[in-house]
Amino acid sequence: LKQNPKLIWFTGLSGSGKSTLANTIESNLFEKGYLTYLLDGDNIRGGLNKDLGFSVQDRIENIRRIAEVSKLMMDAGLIVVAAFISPFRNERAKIADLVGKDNFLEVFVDCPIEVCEQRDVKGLYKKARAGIIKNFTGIDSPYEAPLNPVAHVHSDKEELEDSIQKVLGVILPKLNL
Ligand code: GGZ
Repeated sequence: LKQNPKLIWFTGLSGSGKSTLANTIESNLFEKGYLTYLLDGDNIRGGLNKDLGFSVQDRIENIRRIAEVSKLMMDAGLIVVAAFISPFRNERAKIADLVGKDNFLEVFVDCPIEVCEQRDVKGLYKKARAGIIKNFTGIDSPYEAPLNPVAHVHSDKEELEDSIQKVLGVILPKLNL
């Protein structure tokens, strides 16, 4: 195995495009011959973390477990790609402490909430505005943007392909042993 285990961590609002970007990056790395695994809401919140909701405490626990799972996968030699809102700066700092600062590659998928809300792919913003969903990130629950991400993409202004190239440009040089 010629790869350096890393955790590529995508953070951003619901609807910012982080899942799309994370999926594409993961496939791209796999095609290049890296052993990768994608963690996202689909395979985490439906299983391991199905007992957790969206209160502050549950989000903290959600991210803590994901970080521990990521660490195990890294011990197994994988490059882990994770896409979670992960709204709290302090919790993201704890992930970096757990897996090692140099192994934690934080990517900020930046998109104004107005744009996320306008897209509203799953109709969740509408429900949050109507008060049907409580504690929705950006509406009545905070999002703390990264201060020093390794990559910062603007998904509202950039083409997806340009964002992909930006992220790969930063990350690829860090993957080879
Ligand atoms: C934020 C919520 C909420 C609330 C359900 N707040 O766009 P999606 O649907 O597919 O992604 C969102 C996902 C967020 O889960 P995470 O595990 O990434 O969140 S965190 O890191 O904060 O623990 C959204 C859906 O779950 N969703 N209710 N109240 N997003």
